[in-house]
Order: sequence, then structure tokens, then C-alpha cells
Amino acid sequence: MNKAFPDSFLWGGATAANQCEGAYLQDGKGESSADHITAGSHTIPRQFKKQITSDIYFPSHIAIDHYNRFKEDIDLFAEMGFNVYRLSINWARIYPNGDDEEPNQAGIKHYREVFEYCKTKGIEPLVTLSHYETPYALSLKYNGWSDRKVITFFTRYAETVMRAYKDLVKYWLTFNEINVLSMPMGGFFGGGILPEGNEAFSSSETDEHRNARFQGLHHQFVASALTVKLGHAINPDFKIGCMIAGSISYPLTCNPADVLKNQKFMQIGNYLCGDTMVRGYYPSFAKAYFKENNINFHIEAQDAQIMREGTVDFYSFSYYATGTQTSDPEVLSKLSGNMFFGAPNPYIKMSDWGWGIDATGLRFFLNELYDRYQIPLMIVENGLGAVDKLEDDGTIHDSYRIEYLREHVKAMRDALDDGVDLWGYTPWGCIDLVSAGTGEMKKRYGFIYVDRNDQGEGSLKRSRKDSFYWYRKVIASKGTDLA
Ligand code: BGP
Repeated sequence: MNKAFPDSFLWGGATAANQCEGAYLQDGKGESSADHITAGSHTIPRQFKKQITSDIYFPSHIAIDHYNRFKEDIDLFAEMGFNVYRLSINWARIYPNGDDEEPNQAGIKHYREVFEYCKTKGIEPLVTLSHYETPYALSLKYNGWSDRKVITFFTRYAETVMRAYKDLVKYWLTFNEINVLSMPMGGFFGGGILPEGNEAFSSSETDEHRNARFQGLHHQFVASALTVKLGHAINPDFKIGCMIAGSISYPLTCNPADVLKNQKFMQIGNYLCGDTMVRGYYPSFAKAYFKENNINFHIEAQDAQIMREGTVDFYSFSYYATGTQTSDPEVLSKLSGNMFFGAPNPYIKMSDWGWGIDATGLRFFLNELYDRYQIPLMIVENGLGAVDKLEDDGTIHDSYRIEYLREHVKAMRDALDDGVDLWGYTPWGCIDLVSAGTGEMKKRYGFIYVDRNDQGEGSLKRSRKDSFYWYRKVIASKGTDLA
């Protein structure tokens, strides 16, 4: 039997508006960047389309229709015993064009109903202000976050919702996986910065586009800091966190060259954003990295003070997998396709989508983070994307998911014993939803199965998986019963 988690521990699940809400133009919502991205697969990349036409399938438009079915879904979360639900507000529901002077009241009303409903069920909302979507009009008019004006539009939006929900929401995250903007693919996903030239996302880019990304990242740092300050003025009890994609990697061997390469990977992949948002200034290695790589962007004189005054209250992150770094040219030459996770790690197993399953890495990373920052941590995404089979009797036997989650819960418990201040755990896609990376429904994470396929067919009926009952037991037993 596992040792109990603290009574105050937040147990729940996580979603994002663009991946679950659907209702893409309902009640005055404007188009979001995410509404312009097609479905892909493990082998076929998603594409950006300037025009939305009816002959192309865009998975966000209906998704799992959570917008219209939120009560049914929250009922199921409550049945599992959630005391927290991480969800995002779709900015284009509140400001349809992003730069409107006045908010859309129907959008404000919708989220009020969602948060009130959560409260009646004893669930604390944890709200992401920007999760992989920007009002599309901002992409067209300003090339998204590359333009400094977007800071003002974002803080107007943040102020509107923080004031509107100041008595309903206590936990906030500014930008989902903000560090995605430090990676070539992340410009449009994270910053609404239009892909160059053609419609495919590409891992190669011009210097101009790369500079625009880092400019966008800088603008998000400033916007996040302003939002933290603003939020604390609206309600001093607010807890406002950063959210960073855990990009954890090991040296492939103890060759010092691998160790150094891995250190640089960890610095740019994780600590560039973490250090800036927790400490309030760019770390020295980031400045060296910008110089070495000829990355140029503009920082205004007042930004340093803004960033110092808007440091986050807690650090949250996603954790799925770990990778490796190698300096060996022979190993490197054999790597093909997705280089993100590096060379295969012989000590860990891969998911069907090629993500290295590594619960021990979670304990390692929690310790690294807590040691570095000494502020509370939250794991706001974790889970196994897998193909599930709906049996004729309506059951789903997802023992592989239970096994994955069990090991990660044990790793969290170990990290608590190591002295880490961990506030909560919201596994990703607690109800099946559209995959961000591939646009598939087939890559499922949920405790709740949704009848919907990659062609957009299905009844949208919700069914409880075996993992649903397992997680309910874990929460009820405060993490002691993981069987
Ligand atoms: C994170 C995102 C989520 C989510 C998750 C799983 O990067 O914040 O939006 O989707 O990863 O990734 P995927 O959907 O590609 O399996």
C-alpha cells in the first residue's frame, strides 16, 4: 500500500477549449488559430489552412462538443472525485477578434455557468488563459504575438475574465506550454504567428520567422508578468502559475560531450522559460544562446521591471515522456523522423506514438525543479495516448493506461517524500479529446471514452473506461490504493 497523499492535494484532470469544446462559432465566438488546423496522424502532419472550407475536416469545430455537454462531463468528473478541473477559456469567445473594445457577454456567461457548476460539485477550476489558440483575426492583422500590441489585447482579456470570475476561480495559468515558442513548430500553435509561405508546418524556417517567434515569446513573458500583477490586484488570493512543456532528456552515455549537449538541451527546452517566469529575468545561458544563434528581438526599457514584478506563484508543467541527447555522429546519422526525443533509450519502453514512458523521470524532474525554484509545483498534464477498444457491452479495458498512471502516481508520492512541494495532479485529456499534435481522436488519453472517430463520425456518447473506476479509487483512498 502506498503512503497517503496530503489531504489538501488537488486531484483532477485537464482539457483545453480548442481540443474539446467544439461549438466553434456558437454564441458569438470568433475564429481561433486552432480552427484553421486540419487533422493529421502519427505519420501525416497537420496543416494550416488560410480558408475554412466545408470539404476539409477541421477537428476543433465540433471536437467532443464539451461546450454544450459540460454538465454531463463535469458530473462524470465529480463521480471520479475530482476536486480540481483544469480547463482553458477560449479567448475568441470573450473577444471574438482579439482586439475588440468590448467583450462578448455570451462568452462571459458561458464560462460563469461552467465555473459555477464546478463549484456546486466541489471542483476547483484551474483556468488556462491561453491554450494553443489565439483569435485568428490577430494572426491576420498583427501576425499574432510577434506584434507588441497583442500584449495590450491579452491583458484586456485577462483583466475581463479575472474580474468576472474573481470569486469563482482561484488558480490561473497564463500560457500553456509557453516554451513551445522556442521550437520551430510552435509559432502558430503557441503564438498565432502565421507559417511561412505554404500551409505545412515545417521544422526549417527563415531567420525572420525565428526572430518573430522569440519576439512573440518575449511578448508573452511580458504579458504573463503583467497578468500576474493585475491578477493579484484583483484578488490577492489568486494563485497564478506558469505552464511549461516538460522537455526532459538524459545524456545517452556518460561521454562528457553528451552530458554537455544534454545540459544545453535542458536549459533551452525547460529552464529558459522557467527561470524567466519564476525569477523575473532571462538567465545568462539564454542570452548566450541568442547571441550564438544570431536570434534578434526587441526588448523595451520597461520590460525588465515588469518581468521582475510579475513572477509566478507556482510552476506547472506537462510530463509525458523523456528523451536522450547524443553527440555521437554515428548514432545521429541513424536517427530519422521525429528527432525531438533523440536516440532511443534502452532502459525505457515506447508508447505507440513513440513517446518514451518513464515514471522515474518524473520523480527526477520534480526534484530538479523544486531544487531550482523552491516554489510549489503542479503536474497539469500527464498520461498515455493510446488506441482504446469499445467492447460490445460498452466497456473499455485500458489496463495499459492504468499501469502508466499508477507508476507516475508512485513517482509523485516518492517526490513528496523527497521533500518536493507538489500541489496537484491533473492528467491530460481526462475525457477523450482531439490530439494537439496529430489532430486525431484515435490517440486517446481519457478516463471517459467519447464515441467519435477521425472522420468526425460517432454519437459523442460518453462511456466509463476501466481507468475511470481505478482513478476514482485512487482519489478516494488519497493515493494509497493503486491496485
Ligand atoms: C501538450 C498540450 C496538450 C495536449 C498534450 C498531448 O503538449 O498542452 O494540448 O494535447 O500535449 O499531446 P498530443 O495531443 O499531441 O498527444
